[in-house]
Amino acid sequence: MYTPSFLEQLYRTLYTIRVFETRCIQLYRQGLIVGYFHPYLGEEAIASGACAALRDDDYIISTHRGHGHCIARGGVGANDYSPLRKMVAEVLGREDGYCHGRGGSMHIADVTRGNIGANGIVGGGIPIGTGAALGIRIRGSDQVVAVFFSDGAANNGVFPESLNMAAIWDLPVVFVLENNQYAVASPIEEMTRVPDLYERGLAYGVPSSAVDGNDVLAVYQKMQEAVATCRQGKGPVLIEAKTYRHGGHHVNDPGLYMPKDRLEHYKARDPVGIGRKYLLEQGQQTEEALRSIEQEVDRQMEEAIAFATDSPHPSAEEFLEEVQRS
Ligand SMILES: Cc1ncc(C[n+]2csc(CCOP(=O)(O)OP(=O)(O)O)c2C)c(N)n1
Ligand SMILES: [Mg+2]
Repeated sequence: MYTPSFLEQLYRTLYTIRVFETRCIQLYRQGLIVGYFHPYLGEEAIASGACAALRDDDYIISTHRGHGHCIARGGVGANDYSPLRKMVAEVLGREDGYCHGRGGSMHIADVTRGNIGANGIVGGGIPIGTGAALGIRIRGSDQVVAVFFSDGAANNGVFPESLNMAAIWDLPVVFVLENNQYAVASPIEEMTRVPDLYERGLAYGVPSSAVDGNDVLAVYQKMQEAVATCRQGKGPVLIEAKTYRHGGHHVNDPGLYMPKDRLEHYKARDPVGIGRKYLLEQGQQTEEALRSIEQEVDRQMEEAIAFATDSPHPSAEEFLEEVQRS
């Protein structure tokens, strides 16, 4: 059984990611966010459940669709305005962002929380995370690395290479494959003959299994087991979290190629709705208590937007200096 406060924290994380993505899409349309923006809508349970199973001194590696991981790892809490402020400021390219606006949407890092960084190179985080796990092994500590990536990245050669290296050296890395069934507009069934991607790990002797990526508690439990395996020196582990995007690849992609019935099927299994139900039923919270959490997160988000829009843009002179420092 889970405590009400644990379930509340999970729900707060799910809901914060949902609100962040929804509001940022609007900010994008207002011209406040430039470049690409890849929403994590529909995948919130993976980052929320997986990061909840990590210790403060563990590491994560994120992706181009990485806001959810950064928020889940950065920690959200009642009356804690700092993480959302830094997130919004970063995607708006402002000085007060996590990376002083130099990272933007796709390159957010927060080393104070072991977030080694998001990556615009598809699959780019996989060998970096494996290297971090090698560092842990060399230092002899029992930390763990969670590497997030999606199905498209799994078809990049760095995945099998890293998986095999991690396997022969028993590295403490959990490969969290977020199978949202698309790489841009390419559906998974056209990209592989083996739709259960976790089976690839079995070929390398790696404990591998699938989980419902829309169910935050299922992800949390699976991740807890994987992390325990890694801490015992029996890593790596591969988890395939099956999910579906709630829209196109990025903000400007209407996703017209996504079959409507399939999208509806997954929207009916909304990860935020599932987390909400857990808090109501297992956490025995009232509808009113939930609404008050939601209203508080809504307020935090609006405050973060006001904070970020007040934050200065980096000046042209200082722009490269900060890149060299970081
Ligand atoms: C090495 C590389 N190839 C191609 C691209 C262009 N690109 C950006 S996102 C993307 C699809 C990635 O699909 P997936 O790994 O499934 O991630 P998802 O977008 O589903 O989260 C591609 C091909 C890139 N950024 N990097
Ligand atoms: Mg994908």
